[in-house]
Order: sequence, then structure tokens, then C-alpha cells
Amino acid sequence: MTSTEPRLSTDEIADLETIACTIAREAGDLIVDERPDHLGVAATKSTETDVVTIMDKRSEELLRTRLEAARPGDGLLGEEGASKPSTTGVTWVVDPIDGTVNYLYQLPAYAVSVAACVGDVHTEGAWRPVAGAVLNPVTDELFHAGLGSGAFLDHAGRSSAIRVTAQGDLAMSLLATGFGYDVDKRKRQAALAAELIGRVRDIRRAGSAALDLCSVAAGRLDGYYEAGLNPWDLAAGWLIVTEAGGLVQGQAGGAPTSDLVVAGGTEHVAKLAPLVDR
Ligand code: LIP
Repeated sequence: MTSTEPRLSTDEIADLETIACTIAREAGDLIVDERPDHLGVAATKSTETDVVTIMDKRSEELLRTRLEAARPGDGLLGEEGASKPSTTGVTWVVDPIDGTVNYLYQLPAYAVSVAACVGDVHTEGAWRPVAGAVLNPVTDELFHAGLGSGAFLDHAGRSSAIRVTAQGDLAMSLLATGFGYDVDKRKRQAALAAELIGRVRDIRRAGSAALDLCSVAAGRLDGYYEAGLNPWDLAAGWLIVTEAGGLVQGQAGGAPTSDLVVAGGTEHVAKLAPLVDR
């Protein structure tokens, strides 16, 4: 904890977690119930394949207004441009639809990701999540965690504690990874995956970093790695993995950043990180 970070009580963290869960559910309902029949691409970002839909924008606007009402002094950083400084030391980092390409194609692997963070979210390695929620609105699975209070999966009226696997043997491990929107980057990422594929059980590519991290937290994957993530792809899932007993790190064992994210059980990360940290 740095001197600029606010001292948050267990109750305050529990309140932040409840807010994250509540607004993630609302945004999840919006993107499913109000999806236009003919959803097109509203705009593109870094490349032609890095798309935004009108529902990404509407979801972010809903999250922004709910947070403004619930916690007016908090800051905000959103994938679709929402940005507001904090006067409380807490900043919300939100991805209104993580896995937007899946959403566009109606592949049921996309999520709303909401995290309350402390530190400077605009500086790599200078922030960390303290409460967060990731909702897959199609499967109605809500993953959530608060710092120090564990990670949970709410589904079908039940709330179950989740744990990472203890898999320490890479050859028997099921991994996930992802590819960026830039062609050259994708080729490099594919080359790394091609090297790894002969050393692990198998590799999955679901298309949402937030859901990949939650799958690690729930023991559905043994590990995950990706280069090129933004804070909003990572924030909530990061805490959900660590509260499920796992580890999330970046290059050289440091904080996870856009350069690299490696997640899994402690032993698994120790074995996977040297292979993907380059
Ligand atoms: C996506 C990530 C995914 C990555 C994609 C993209 P988006 O986020 O969740 O892991 O492989 O390239 O960055 O753009 O759907 O919010």
C-alpha cells in the first residue's frame, strides 16, 4: 500500500464489491435485452478489426451514471473514453463489453467488467484493484471479489467460493491466451503459442481476457497469459484470481501491465512466466 492509497475498511470494500456486482448486472441486462436486431460497427479504434458498437457506448454510459450517483467523488477510466479524476483515492476501471468481437458475432463469451482500484490507474504498475465483478450476461455467471474476502461465482441463485487449480505440471496444464488487433503483433503471439502448444495439454482462445481470468479463478483453466491488455481488460479479473488463491504478474515478476499478464496457481505461474516473458 502506498502513502497516496486510501485506507479502506472491510465494510467499505464490501460496499464497493456490492456496487460493482449491481451495476455489472444492470449493464449486462442492457447489452442483452436492448441489443438491436441488426447490430453494426459504430466505429473502429486501433485497427479496422478493433471495433466499437453502440452497445459498448450505452453500457459505459450506464456504468458512468450509476457510479456518479453512488460514489460522486470517485474517479473513472472506461474503455470507450470515460475519464474522471478521483478525489477519494478510488478510481473505477470499467470495460462495458469485454469481448466486443464475440458480442458482435453473438458468440456467448463476452462480459461486463467493473473494478474499484487504488493508486494511479494511468500509470502502468502504479495501481491495483480492491473490489471487482465480471458478469457473463449470457450464462448469467457473476464472478466477484473484495480484497481480503475471497472470490465467488454467483449462478442460479447460489454463491460459491472459487479456487485456482494446483496444477504444477505444464505438460498437463490447460492454458488460455489471446491475440491483439495489430497483424504483426498477432503473428508474434501466434509464434509464441506455436512454441508452447507442444509443452502444454492444450491452449484455449475464448476472446475475453476478463472471462479468461475468471476461468483461471474458478479452476476451469490452469493458466492464462497475454500481452497487450489494457487496464479495463485486466482490473476485475486480476483481483478475482488473487482472491481465489492465484497469482497475477507481469514481466520479471512485477505488476501485470500491457507488456504482459500471466495468471494461474503460484507454481504454475512460476513455470509459465519464463516461457512467455520476452
Ligand atoms: C479483448 C480482450 C482479449 C484480447 C482481444 C481484446 P476487447 O478486449 O479481452 O483478451 O485478446 O484482443 O483486447 O477489445 O473486446 O475489450
